[in-house]
Amino acid sequence: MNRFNVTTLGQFITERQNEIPGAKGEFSRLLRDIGIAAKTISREVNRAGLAEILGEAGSENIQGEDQKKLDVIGNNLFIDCLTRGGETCAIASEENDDFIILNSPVSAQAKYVVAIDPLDGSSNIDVNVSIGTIFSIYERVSPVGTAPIKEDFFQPGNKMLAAGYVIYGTSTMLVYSTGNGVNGFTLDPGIGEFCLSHPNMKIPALGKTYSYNEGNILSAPEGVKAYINWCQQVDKPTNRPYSARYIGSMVADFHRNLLKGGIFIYPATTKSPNGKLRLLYECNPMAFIVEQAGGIASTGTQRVLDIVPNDLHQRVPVYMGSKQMVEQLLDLLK
Ligand code: AHM
Ligand code: MG
Repeated sequence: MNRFNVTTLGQFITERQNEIPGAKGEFSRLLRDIGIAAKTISREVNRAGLAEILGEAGSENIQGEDQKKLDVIGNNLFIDCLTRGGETCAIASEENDDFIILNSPVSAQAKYVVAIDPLDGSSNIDVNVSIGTIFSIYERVSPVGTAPIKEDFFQPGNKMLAAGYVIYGTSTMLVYSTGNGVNGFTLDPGIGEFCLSHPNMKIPALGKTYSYNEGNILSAPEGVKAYINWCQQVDKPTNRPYSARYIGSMVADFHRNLLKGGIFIYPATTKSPNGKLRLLYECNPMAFIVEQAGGIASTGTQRVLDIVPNDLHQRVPVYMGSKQMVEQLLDLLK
């Protein structure tokens, strides 16, 4: 990247304004609001150890998971930013039982709904390991000006207008797609702007990394066991054994695989018979991005983006990443 000739996220969004059919300035403004929320969360994450905001919030989300203070802070920041922005009428979040109707004078006239996981990889917050934010945007199906309804969120992922994630890692990056490829922006803390650093990202068709919690292998489907076993065999021509890389933050595992090639695997387990990861705000946005980058995202039996959701917190098994790797695993799952 030429350090003196950067394209900021705001400039990029304006340049690409015409990519969404029918979208006027509102959609660009919404993307910019998400960028602002991401920068604010990044600031909080970076000073978490100093600001006494590590640790448990003392509450649980609807899925019975302990909420961390940063989960709650991230969620509130997002809701505040999108409320002030005025382009979103409702938000579905991992941290709220039901969807939230945004309460600003202009929100009722807004035509977009947003699904978010404000801080994914919560278990890594307190140990200074990368975490992320995941977001996706849909146009509401209910008429503008009326109260948003659940069906606004129960649209299959293939109706998504945009999706992205933010990774709070060695640097903070925002990666997003509006359905015309994937672009990545790195936060320059000096100027406080996301700058285009990874234009037109493509996932290699084949990688050497699998991301899977092997602690669950005994309860994995036979096809997953066979695939992991295949990855571990020594075979020079195919570069095996592959490496296992599992951080426990999907955003970080996904990001590595997107850049280097690899597969992310989270099947059904004994504890989570439908898989652990949530369709609306975890699997669908990542599936949208991986497809836009040339990869595949499947539940093992169907394309993730074709599922019609029936619950805000619905869980699905997920296999996603490099095309050839996912195809091979899907063959073994048959
Ligand atoms: P979270 O949203 O509560 O943080 O849970 C989602 C996370 C993913 O980021 C990650 O891939 C997965 O849970 C790890 O789960 P496990 O520890 O069961 O492997
Ligand atoms: Mg999550």
